[in-house]
Amino acid sequence: MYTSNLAPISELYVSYESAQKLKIEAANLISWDLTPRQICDLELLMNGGFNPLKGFLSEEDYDGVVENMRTADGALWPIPINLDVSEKFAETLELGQDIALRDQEGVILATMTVTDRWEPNKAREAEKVFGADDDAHPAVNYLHNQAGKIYLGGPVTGIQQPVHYDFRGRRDTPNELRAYFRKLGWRKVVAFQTRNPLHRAHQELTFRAAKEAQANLLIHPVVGLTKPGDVDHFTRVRCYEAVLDKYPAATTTMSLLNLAMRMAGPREAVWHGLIRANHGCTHFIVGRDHAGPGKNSAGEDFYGPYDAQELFAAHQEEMGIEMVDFKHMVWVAERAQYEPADEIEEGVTVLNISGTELRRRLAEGLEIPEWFSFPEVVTELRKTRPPRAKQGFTVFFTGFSGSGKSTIANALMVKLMEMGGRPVTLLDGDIVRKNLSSELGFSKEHRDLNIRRIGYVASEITKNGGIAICAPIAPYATTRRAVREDVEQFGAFIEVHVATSIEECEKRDRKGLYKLAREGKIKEFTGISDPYDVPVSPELRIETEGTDVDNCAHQVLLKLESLGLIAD
Ligand code: PPS
Repeated sequence: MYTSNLAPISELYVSYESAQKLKIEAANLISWDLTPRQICDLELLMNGGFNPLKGFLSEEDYDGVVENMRTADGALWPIPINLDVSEKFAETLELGQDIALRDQEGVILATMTVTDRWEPNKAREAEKVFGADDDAHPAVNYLHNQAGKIYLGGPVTGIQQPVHYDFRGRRDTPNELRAYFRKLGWRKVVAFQTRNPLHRAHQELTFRAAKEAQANLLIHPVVGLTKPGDVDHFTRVRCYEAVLDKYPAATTTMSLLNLAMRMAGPREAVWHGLIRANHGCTHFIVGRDHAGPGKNSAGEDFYGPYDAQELFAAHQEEMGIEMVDFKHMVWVAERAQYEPADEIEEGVTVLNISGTELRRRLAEGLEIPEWFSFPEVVTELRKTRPPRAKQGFTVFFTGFSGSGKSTIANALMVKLMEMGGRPVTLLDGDIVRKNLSSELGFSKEHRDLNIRRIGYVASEITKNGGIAICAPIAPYATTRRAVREDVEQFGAFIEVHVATSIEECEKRDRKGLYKLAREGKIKEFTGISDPYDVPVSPELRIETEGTDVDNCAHQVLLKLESLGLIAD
C-alpha cells in the first residue's frame, strides 16, 4: 500500500527562459515584501512541498480548510496557507491584478494573481485550526499580533527559489529527494520530523522505526521557523551531521526542510505527513504530543498526548503515508542499552534526562553523560548554550531622574569589571542621549524610540556574550517589556527598579531640574508633569533612602549570583 512511485511532482515554477522574461515584466508590478514566514510557505508552494495547493488559498478554500481540513474541491489540507497583508496594501489592489512577491532583499521570487481578498475571522481560525483562541499558543499569538489584517488568495507563478546561503548542499526540493530515492532504489522511506537536537534515544528510535518498517530513513529537520526559544538551526544542523555518522552507512540520509511550523499538534501532524508524502516518503514517525505548543494560559496542554496520532491514523490512507509509532526509548543501566519504555520488565534501573534537565545541566555547566548524548552533540550545544556564568546579560535600571540609577549603575560596572571575564558596557540615560539619541526630546514617541535603541544595543551586547548595564528613566511598562523580549532571545534580562520616591528625588534635585520642572520651564518632566509606570514585578527593587551606593550595587551583585549569572 505504501510504496511511493517517486514520479516527479508538479511544481509552480516556469521554465528558466520564461522566468528571466517574467522577472523583467514583474519589476513593473505592485509588489509585496514577504515576511519570513511567507517566504517559507512560498518556497514549499513553489517546489511542490504543499502539493496540491497551487497558490495562496482563496477565500472558499480557506473556509473549507478552517472548518473541515479540506479545500473547496475536497482535497485534504489542514493548515491555512494565506498571504496576509496590511489593510493599506490590500486597498491598492484590484481583483484579478498580478503582484510581485519579493524576498526581504527585494528579489522577485514569484508573481501571484490576486483572485480573492477578505478580512478573516481570526478568532474562528484560532479556535478551529489551533484549538483555542489563546495567545499562549505561538501561532495564535502570531495570528493576532503579527499577521496582517487582510488575506489575499490566488495562484502563484514561481520565478526562483528563495536564496539560502547556509547548508545549501543539505536542502532538497521534493523532486530532488524523489530523484535521490529513485537513484538509490529506496522504495520505502521513513521520515523523521524534528525541531530539536538529536540525542542517542532519538537515534535509537529512528533506527528501530526504519527497521520495523523495513525502510530507509530520512532525517528531515525543520530549519524554517520553529517554536520561539528553540536551539537555532545552525547549531542543530551541526549536531545532526554528527548523529548521521552513527547510523549504518547507506541506510539513512538527511535533508533540511524550510517549513514555518505552526505548532498545531494534530492538524500539524497531518500537514507534516502530507509534506513528507510529497517528498517521496512512505512512512512518517508520529510521537506523543507531536508538534505540541506547550501549555495554554490556564497551564494546561493544548492537545491530548495522542490526538496527533489519532488524527494522522484516521487520514493516513488518503495521504498515502503510513504512521510509525514513536517509541519512548529509555536507557537500561543493567544492560547498557536503549530499549522501548513499554517493553521493560520491572526492577531494572531506567535512566532518562528530560529536556528541562538537559537545559539546566547546560546552563550550569554540569556533566551530560555519554549514555544520553553523543560527545560531538554536547560540544556543539555547549558552544551555543554556554553556562549562565559565561552568557551575556542585561541589567536594566529604571526609576525617576535623580533616583540614583546612574550612580548605582556606575558602581555595579566597576565591580563587574573588577571581577573580569566579560566586557561591560554602560548605557546611561544621559550618555545615550548624547551619543545615540541626540535628536530626541521627551515626548512618549521619542522616549520609546530612545528606549528601543537602548534595547537594541543591549540585546546585541547580550548576544555577543557581554554585559549591558542600562540606566534610563524608561517610564513606560510596555516599552520595557519590548526591550525585555529583545534581550531574552539571547540572555537574561534583570530589571532593577530604583524605587526612590519622587519627593526624595525632588528634595535631592542634584541637577536642579525639578525646580525648573515645577516652574514649568521644563515640560513633560517624569513624575512632575509626565507619567511613570511603576514596575510591577522587577527582578529587584532597591530602596535607596538610607542605603549607601555600595550596598545598592551589592544587592544587584547578589541577585546576579543567585541567578547563576556570575560565578561565586
Ligand atoms: S527616557 O524617558 O528614559 O527616555 O529618559 P532618559 O533618556 O533616561 O533621560 C532622562 C535624563 O534627561 C534629563 N531630562 C529629563 N528627564 C525626564 N523628563 C524630562 N522632561 C527631562 N528633560 C531632561 C534628566 O536629567 C534625566 O537624567 P537622569 O540621569 O535620569 O537624572
